[in-house]
Amino acid sequence: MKRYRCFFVKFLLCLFFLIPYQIFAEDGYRLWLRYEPIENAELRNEYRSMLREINFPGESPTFQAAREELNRGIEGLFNSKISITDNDSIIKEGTLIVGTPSSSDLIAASTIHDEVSKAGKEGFIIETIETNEKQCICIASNTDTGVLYGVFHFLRMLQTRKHIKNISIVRKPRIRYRLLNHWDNLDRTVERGYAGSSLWDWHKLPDYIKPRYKDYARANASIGINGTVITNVNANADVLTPQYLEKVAALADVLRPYGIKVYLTARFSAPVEIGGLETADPLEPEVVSWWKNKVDEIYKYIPDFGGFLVKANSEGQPGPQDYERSHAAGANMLAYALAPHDGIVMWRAFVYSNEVPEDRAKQAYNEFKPLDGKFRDNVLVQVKNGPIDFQPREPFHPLFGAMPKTPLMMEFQITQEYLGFATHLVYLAPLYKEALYSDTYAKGKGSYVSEVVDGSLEDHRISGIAGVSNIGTNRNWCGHTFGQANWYAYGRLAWNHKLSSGEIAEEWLRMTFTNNIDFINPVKKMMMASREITVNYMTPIGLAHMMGRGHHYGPAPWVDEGRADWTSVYYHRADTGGIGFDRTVTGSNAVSQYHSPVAEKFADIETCPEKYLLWFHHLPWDYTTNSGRTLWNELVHRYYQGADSVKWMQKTWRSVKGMIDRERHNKVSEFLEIQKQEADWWRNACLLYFQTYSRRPIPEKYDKPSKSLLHYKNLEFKYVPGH
Ligand code: GCV
Repeated sequence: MKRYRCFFVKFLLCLFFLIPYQIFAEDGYRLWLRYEPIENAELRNEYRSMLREINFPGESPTFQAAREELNRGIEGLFNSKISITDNDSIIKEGTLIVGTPSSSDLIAASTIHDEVSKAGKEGFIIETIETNEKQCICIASNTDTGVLYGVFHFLRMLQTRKHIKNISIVRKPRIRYRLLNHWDNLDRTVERGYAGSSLWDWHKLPDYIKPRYKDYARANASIGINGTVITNVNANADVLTPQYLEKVAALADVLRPYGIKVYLTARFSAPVEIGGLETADPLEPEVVSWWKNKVDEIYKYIPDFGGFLVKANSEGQPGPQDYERSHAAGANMLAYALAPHDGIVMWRAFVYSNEVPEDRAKQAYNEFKPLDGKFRDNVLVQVKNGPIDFQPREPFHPLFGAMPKTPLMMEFQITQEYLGFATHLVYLAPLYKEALYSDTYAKGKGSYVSEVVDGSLEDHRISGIAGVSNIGTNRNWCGHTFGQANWYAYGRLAWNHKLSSGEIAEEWLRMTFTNNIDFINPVKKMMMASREITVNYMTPIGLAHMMGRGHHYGPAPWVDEGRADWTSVYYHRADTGGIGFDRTVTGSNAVSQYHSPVAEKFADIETCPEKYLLWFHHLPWDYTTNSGRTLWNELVHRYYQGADSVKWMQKTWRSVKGMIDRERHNKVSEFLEIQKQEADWWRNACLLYFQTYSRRPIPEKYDKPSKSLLHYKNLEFKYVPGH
């Protein structure tokens, strides 16, 4: 009997410990907004002494959202509530004062009033002030949205355990339009999406509002994203019909308090497809008035609608060239309709055609540069970071710095179409920074892409940046827990491109996992190395575009059939003489699209950075690289180094086991194993294939690929996500 009792007690104890684990299991849903309790008593006391009470008057929906977030954050961080009042007549020492000069008399009367004006429309200040001889912290802005951003920033300081005594911070975004682009279809599939279905549950909208929409808005507002294009650039005109506009309006209502505007993709042929016209020619008056009426109608549903994103005459999409009109004519027609409502057009420069007998890398520049100065002032031309298509590494797009009269938006990909989908851990901030801090020399040394994008180089009125989202219905939003870091990093850089990749990684790790430095240091190191590691096992030394046809999954450097510019051989140009795309004067001369001295630097093999070598040059297999190895041996070295480094990532991740929750640790471990296998696959398939041209051995010191080239060539994948 005693034995049974003992067993029963043990059973109850197990339940006691297990149930909370089950209920509170870390599934990644809370992203970086977890607000876990502060363990360090000293810091806790410091925080509490400055947070005795909160004074936050004002009733706008944005203020309500900010107050709700403050409550949520504080309850989580301190395991207790702090009262929020709107009575500013009795202020205690250690009150957090929040608001704008018009919502808060305390702020209006305080000396920080002048400081606030420096923060602009969306910026904020956080400052320790003396009011009625009491030390208080004040979060202030000129606008309600700025206040919300300030609240999120303050919560981030607490989450990352920053000291809050004597603070004086002014923050404002460098770029005006900071957008996510969802390539989400109305049937809820997501083009190049690897994290489940589309968030937008069109069928149940507008009546059912998923709680997720609000959490999506919170996450975006916490990093300063202020707009979202909710439909695919490969557009469907149906979204412009009343049936869908009603649904879009319901989403816009949820996002609005969080400072996020909704944008749509406009299918250029919509006047024909849903408007019953016979043409979509942008110079036809009936087409112009159709769009004008359509835009007016949209604003009736969504009074703060942001505008349109357009992919035209690219990859089969309709556009003005179908009527022998220019991209400018098409963009301006839409811009004309949007202008009275303060809406914008984001017109994509991602255009190329296999019918044009020109290097694909040159085509967008050739098409758009002559149009500089021909766009209306509410048009931004949206340019991908590189001249091909979101490859693991590309040089910067030559259009940056080539269209001084036109605001150019940067388009990055957050979803990992070419970077291992949602199972490879690849931290993308270093890729974004590499592009943003490339020097165009457009106005001499120091004319960085970032300055073209933020508008400061040419003093543009508007500026923008877009990130193709990696978000879906997966419980953890992005598929891979570390995919969240790329969403986060994109937003932080969109707000301030000067932040370093390392500091963003550290912020994210602290908020997403733990403030334990024994965890942060090695994992941050792993994140920082991950992009270079991936480049090495996929496309080292400037190679590009060698993935599986159509679905883009895995290596397929042998693809040589179908549309030439969608084959791999078009890009790597391997033959028995060597490998690489000659883009110098003896080849396509794409180098000439860059300003001097960038053009000369890329053109000369002595000065071309090795990371871009095979992007710009076709070189013999025995060419001596910087390491002293032959090109073939260097290629082998990079592929093995890349794939072996994934083992190092696995080891690093194993070393932090026990420092975070089991659930997320296990999932990342399992994904790292997939990454390891796929890195080996990339290495083996590419080297075996290139070896048929190089006719050189893989040096003895490396383990030989265990499978044959034929094995890799025969692999077929029918149901790949995102395709
Ligand atoms: C949305 C690449 C992708 C396409 C994508 C296109 C684009 O070609 O593979 O899926 O289409 O880029 O950016 O428009």
